[in-house]
Amino acid sequence: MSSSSLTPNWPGLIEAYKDWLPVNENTPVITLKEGATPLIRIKAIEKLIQKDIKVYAKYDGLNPTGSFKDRGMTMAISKAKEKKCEAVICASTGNTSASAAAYAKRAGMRAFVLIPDGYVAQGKLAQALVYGAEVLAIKGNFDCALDIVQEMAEKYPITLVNSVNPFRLHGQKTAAFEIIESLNDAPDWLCIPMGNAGNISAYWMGFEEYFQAGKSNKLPKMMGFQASGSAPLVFNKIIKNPKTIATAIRIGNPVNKEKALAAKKNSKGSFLDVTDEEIINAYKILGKEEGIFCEPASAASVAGLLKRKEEIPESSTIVCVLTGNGLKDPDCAIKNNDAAFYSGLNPEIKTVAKTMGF
Ligand code: AN7
Repeated sequence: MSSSSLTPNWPGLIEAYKDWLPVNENTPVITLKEGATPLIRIKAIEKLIQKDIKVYAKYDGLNPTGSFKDRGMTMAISKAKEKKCEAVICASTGNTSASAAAYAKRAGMRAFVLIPDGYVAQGKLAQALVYGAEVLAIKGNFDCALDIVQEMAEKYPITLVNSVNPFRLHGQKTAAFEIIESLNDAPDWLCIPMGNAGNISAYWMGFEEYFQAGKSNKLPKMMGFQASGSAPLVFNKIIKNPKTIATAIRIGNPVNKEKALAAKKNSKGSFLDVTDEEIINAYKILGKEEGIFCEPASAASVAGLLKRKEEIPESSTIVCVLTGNGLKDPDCAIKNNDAAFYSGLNPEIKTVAKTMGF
């Protein structure tokens, strides 16, 4: 089945792509019908680049818990359930914890999540709580939390569902399949934010698998982007105290570094950093000119494309991955917009009309 057959009967990505995934008839499929997200032309971005190109957003913020993590989590939790596992654990900047909690609880498991205290966007924290996770906020950053959960999973009967879990990447590679099915080929560039660098590695796996199966005529260049204050893969060094407004990608020591570097090399791609200012600029344009509300980390893909505009080949097709929903981070939204907001108005037509300029 392909995403072009997107219907109310979409079965979720494991069922849709089972021939491409490490599942069998004994795998209990834990799904919230993730996947089949829209690919949306973003002409405001094309206009800024002023070349004969097509730019699309893969809006993965429309997954069931609002981020691409659901693609990986349906696989990781289904495989954990297959092994009769009763509890899962993850470190998270927010989205992994929301997704892990939702899928684990749906499977009847306990979900332990370690988060950097004070650095998880409100929407994500709200989700983890509502889905019934057991939340441990630590006085340390994501990298520190990841070290702890890796050791926990070695010592105790609990399954790790961060992207070091190979099933996560298999689930996430299906986004590349969907893009190829929508465009009838791979794009020329795939622009994507990088944190722990699992997603870029997963996309590359998906693009390679479909290319080798003859489902696309080309492979995209993998263009990865990180926030300037949190760019270990761009500057090729561990960042001890990563800083960025894009808390989702506030990661200083990516665990999938080697895979991401291989994807870059083999695709003839490139990595670059974007400043918080550039991220917020792209975030605002997507919102107010395209009607697409993504979270700041996701806007890094579009910010990066704009930063590379001189290098974009004419006639190319580009996909920017919007990894998470803007509703995840309402504080950022309220602080960073150009909206006209008039408060404290008298409840009468005269005042309203005058305020509107009539
Ligand atoms: C919106 O939730 O690492 O490069 O713990 O939430 O695969 O890590 C989130 C990462 C991009 C980066 N965009 O993906 C977590 C976490 C959003 C994200 C990334 C994340 P990777």
